[in-house]
Amino acid sequence: MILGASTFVEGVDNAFIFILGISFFFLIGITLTMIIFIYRYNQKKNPKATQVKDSVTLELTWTIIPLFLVLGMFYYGYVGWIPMKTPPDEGIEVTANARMWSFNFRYENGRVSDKLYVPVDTAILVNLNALDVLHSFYIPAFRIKEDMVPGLTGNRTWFEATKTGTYTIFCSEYCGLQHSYMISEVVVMEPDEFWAWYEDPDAMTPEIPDDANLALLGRQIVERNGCIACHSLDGSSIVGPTFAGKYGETITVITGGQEREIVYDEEYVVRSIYDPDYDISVGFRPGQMISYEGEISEAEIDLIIEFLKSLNE
Ligand code: HEC
Ligand SMILES: [Cu+2]
Repeated sequence: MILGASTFVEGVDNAFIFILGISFFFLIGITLTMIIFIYRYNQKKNPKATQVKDSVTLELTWTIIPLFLVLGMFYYGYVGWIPMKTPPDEGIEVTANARMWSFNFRYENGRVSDKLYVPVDTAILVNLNALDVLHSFYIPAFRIKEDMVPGLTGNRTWFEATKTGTYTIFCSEYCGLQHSYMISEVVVMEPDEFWAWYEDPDAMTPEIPDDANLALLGRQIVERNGCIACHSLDGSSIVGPTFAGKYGETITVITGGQEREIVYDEEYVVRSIYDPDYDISVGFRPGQMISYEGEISEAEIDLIIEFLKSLNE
């Protein structure tokens, strides 16, 4: 049984073990009966077959026993499921945004993070928001999995972690080419540690030391946001155009149906990130990339630009 760390673990595991136990009981029981029958009723030992007909006892037995077994499965499934569907009124609200192929998490104070940070022993109410296609929010250690459907409002799930630590979040709905890269983490912390993280204003606009490697910081933003799933760094085209050797070049784009030449400069990069469908790079499809407005700040875009410049060297 994989490690469990939420209040749902017991309910889900009970149902799982109950069903698994019954399955094993019958697997072994039926196999043994078959083997015994093959031996006892083979042609040498039992040359003439007996017809068994109209045995009320037998029919009642194989109706009533399975009835109670499946009702038992229903019972364990139901009591495990009900708490998942009845979130408490009080809790920390987080919005999980899914896009091809990354997650991010927005807190009520505006804080955005690529990992889900939560305090232990506290109800977390997660609003599930898919920006492009179907995704699914799956935390095996918490035994929760809920589809994220584009356009569906009011779609939420909740959990209460019972152990500090770091657990994997998967997207469990095949959502395109780089679906397998769509992984994140939930970090369960002691409450005071969490609130320090939550309220830390420095962490929202991190100060950049003078001697920092800006291109490297830019690269981290690009990696953290999953841009690399669509934009290569080696000159090849994936879903979108490569980042390599582009900055400062003149490229051809389609703007409002008209082809035009444009310089790949700061203004172009900012617009491409906030309003990706405004200019479409020739040879690529609109609607693939979704705006990062409100998710990537202008200061972060400056760092991304430093990174793009460094790819020309
Ligand atoms: C789901 C795939 C996808 C993801 C993820 C994605 N993009 Fe894009 N991007 C595209 C496509 C397709 C285009 C070309 C069509 C267009 O201009 O909208 C594009 C265009 C661009 C352009 C213009 C490039 C050019 O050569 O014209 C920039 C700059 C850009 N994206 C930056 C980013 C950044 C930064 C991120 C991450 C924060 C990102 N993209 C994430 C698919 C993606
Ligand atoms: Cu996905």
